[in-house]
Amino acid sequence: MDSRSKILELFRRCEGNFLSGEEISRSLGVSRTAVWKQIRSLREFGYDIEAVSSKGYRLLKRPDRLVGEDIQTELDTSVVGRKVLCFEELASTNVMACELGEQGEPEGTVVIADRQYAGKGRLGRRWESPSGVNLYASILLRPEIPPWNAPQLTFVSAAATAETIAHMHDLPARVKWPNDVLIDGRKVSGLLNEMSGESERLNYVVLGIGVNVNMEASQFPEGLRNPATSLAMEKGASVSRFDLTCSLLQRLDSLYSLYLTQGFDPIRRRWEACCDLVGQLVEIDQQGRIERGCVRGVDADGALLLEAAAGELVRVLAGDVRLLKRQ
Ligand code: BT5
Repeated sequence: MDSRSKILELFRRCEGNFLSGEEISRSLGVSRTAVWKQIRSLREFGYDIEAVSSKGYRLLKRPDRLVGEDIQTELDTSVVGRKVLCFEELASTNVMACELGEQGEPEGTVVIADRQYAGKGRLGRRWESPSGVNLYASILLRPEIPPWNAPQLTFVSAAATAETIAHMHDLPARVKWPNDVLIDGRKVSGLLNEMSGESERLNYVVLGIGVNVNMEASQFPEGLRNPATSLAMEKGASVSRFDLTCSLLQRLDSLYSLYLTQGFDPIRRRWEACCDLVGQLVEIDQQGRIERGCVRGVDADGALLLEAAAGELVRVLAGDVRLLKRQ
């Protein structure tokens, strides 16, 4: 860890209290002048650090930039965020994370971009990814599970995203099967999980998460498939991308541990607690093939269970859900 990260780690541990210059210089094993230079460079970078002669330094506010080392320092996780790589611009964080997966990168690495110029949705669709306002992240994992269980991890990322938004911002974030998070029916987050594996062996999974954080209404193009929103639009005030990113990765890590130790069942329950679809009449568009029915839940593979008009239970593995009417 370099001096900059060590100072940020000390600020994190002292939870908003003052840190004396002497304490910092002792912990880092450097002179008081060297400490002052680091504080100055953090301020130049946008950190608001108060200096009071008798007390020392206190971190008041972080810049809303996503810096890998700063995120890593803030996290207290076991797998997710062991390494956090932040880029100014990428075609797609998923593409980069998959490349790292192919190269043998260990699990837990997170790839974040400030902007994506070819952000990916499902089925070749595009994910709008303007610069500096949102979160675009991909997490590389290598769980020891059979490849056919990999879709279960979509429920891990969906529950982590919806719970984080609800707890941090007190907003009614709800999951929509299989991969959307909505607030009052408007899409605030989309998830795109990709995997690589052979017939019996999973090589890696990439959990792609896009959250509209400070995006403004004017930044959404016309003609999106669903109405869309951002956290800032819902709250009427801007939101810290840094804090959201850290909380989301922290929660993802704990849900991933839960999944590895206790299996899919507790994850399914957490996901269902964030979902309003059960009991609703829906229409599922499977690339043109329409299935209608009443949602009865999600099965052990993550397939949506629909009770069709004739009363039989149909399993749906993929598609776009449209709500027909509230019951
Ligand atoms: C998704 O696809 O919702 C998956 C989106 C995943 C994005 C993340 S960002 C980090 C990682 N890296 C990537 O390259 N991708 C992942 P889908 O359900 O197919 O929805 C796509 C549709 O949502 C588009 O066709 C638009 O109509 C709409 N859309 C596009 N950008 C949007 C945005 N920023 N907010 C809300 N809706 C959007």
